[in-house]
This record gives sequence, C-alpha cells and structure tokens, in this order.
Amino acid sequence: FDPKEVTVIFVLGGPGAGKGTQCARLVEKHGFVHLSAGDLLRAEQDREGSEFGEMIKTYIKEGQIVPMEVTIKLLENAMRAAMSSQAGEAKEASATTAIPARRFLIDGFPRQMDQAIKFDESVCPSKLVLFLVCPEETLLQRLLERGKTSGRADDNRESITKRFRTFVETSMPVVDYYRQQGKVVDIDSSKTIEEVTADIEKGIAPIMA
Ligand code: UP5
Ligand code: MG
Repeated sequence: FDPKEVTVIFVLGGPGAGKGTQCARLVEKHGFVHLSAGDLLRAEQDREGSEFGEMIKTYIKEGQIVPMEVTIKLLENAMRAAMSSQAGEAKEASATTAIPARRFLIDGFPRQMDQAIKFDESVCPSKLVLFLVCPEETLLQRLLERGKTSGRADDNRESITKRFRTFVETSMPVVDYYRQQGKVVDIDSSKTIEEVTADIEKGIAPIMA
C-alpha cells in the first residue's frame, strides 16, 4: 500500500486493555477502518472450508501467536476490501473528487517481532502506535467478567494466564522496537472508557491534521 493512500495506526496493549472498545469509539467519531487481528482470526477459524480453522483454534486457546503468514494475509485482504469499497463510493459521488487517505486502526497486531518487520516491509509502515497500559490485576478482572458472556474460548483463567505470559515475553519487544522509532504514545487504560478515549484523541491529534 502506498503510504499516501493509507494511514496505519497500531493499537497495542495487554489482553483486556480495551483495544476493541476504544477502536469502536474512534470509528464512530472519526471514521477509521477498524481491523482487529483477533477478530479476523476468529472469523477465519469459523469460516467453512478454512484450512487453518483447527490450527487457529489451538493457538488462541493456548494464547500463542498464530504464524504470521495467516494473520498478515487476513489483514491485507481486509485492507484491500476497505480500499476498494471506498474507491467505489468516491466514484459514485464524483469522478473528480480526490480520495483522502484511508485511516486504519489495526488492533492487537503486530504482537511478535517477525510480524512487525514483515508488515512494515511488505504491507505498510505505521504512522503511530497507541499502547494501552493497564495493571494485570485489572485486566484479569475485566476478562473474567467478560468471560461470563463473551463465549470466547480464551476468556478463562487458564488461557488468560497464558495470554499474559505471551504478552510480556513476545509482544512487549514489539512495543520497545516501535518506541525506539519514536512512534509510541502511551495511554493509561485503567481509567474510565471516556477518559481513555479523550487521552487517545490527544495522542492522535498530531497525525489527524
Ligand atoms: N473494558 C474496556 N475498557 C474498559 C475501561 N476503561 N474500564 C472498564 N472496563 C473496560 O475490553 C475487555 C473488557 O474490558 C470488555 O469487557 C470491556 O467492556 C472492558 P476489550 O475492549 O475487549 O479489550 P481488548 O484489549 O480488545 O481485549 P482482547 O481480549 O480482545 O485482547 P487480546 O489481545 O487478548 O485478544 P485478541 O482478540 O487481540 O487476540 C486473541 C488471540 O488471537 C491471541 O491471544 C492470539 O492467540 C491470537 N492472535 C494472533 O495469533 N495473532 C495476532 O496478530 C492477533 C491475535
Ligand atoms: Mg479485542
């Protein structure tokens, strides 16, 4: 993708940090396209005829990172679909309207170094990384509470513990890597949903101009 045509913001943070919640709010307010890597993987897992269904299921339950080829392909396809639906809309509106850059919020990706490097090289480098920070104890409470109704196979104490471990050992190095590039904006996501959104809006203001 041409960086002139797409703006990518990665939204990272531990399990239950509020990535999905905040992205949904930003879509409402600013018209971003929200792509959750986890949601795309769960949809692929449930898609009839998918050759990856069983594999994805096992990785998610164990809190492990699905091999990047699968996830990057799903993200690329979803980005392409969003771009072409936008091109269609613009054509209908006026043949001469310049198409503004499509803004993507990519939630829960990259969470392993190989994914980060591959995506930056072969898809599109991000402009900004929002990092939602929240104490593990709060995350655990949120996820156990959500687990009562979410139906997610990984919202149980055993899987949550594994997800925390993967986050610290495998995903934190990705945040450090982007921090060295000066792209990371830290957001305290232990605050209320409204407060977190307000802080994010301050954080993204420089690239929204
Ligand atoms: N909540 C949210 N914000 C709150 C606030 N400020 N105050 C109080 N409550 C708040 O929120 C979680 C819960 O907390 C909700 O009930 C919410 O109401 C409440 P949510 O917005 O869902 O948080 P989120 O960060 O999105 O949590 P999620 O569980 O989705 O995070 P994970 O990173 O664990 O899950 P994800 O779907 O991204 O990944 C799942 C698995 O997929 C991974 O473990 C991995 O196995 C696999 N995966 C890959 O292999 N590769 C990838 O690239 C991505 C995923
Ligand atoms: Mg989520």
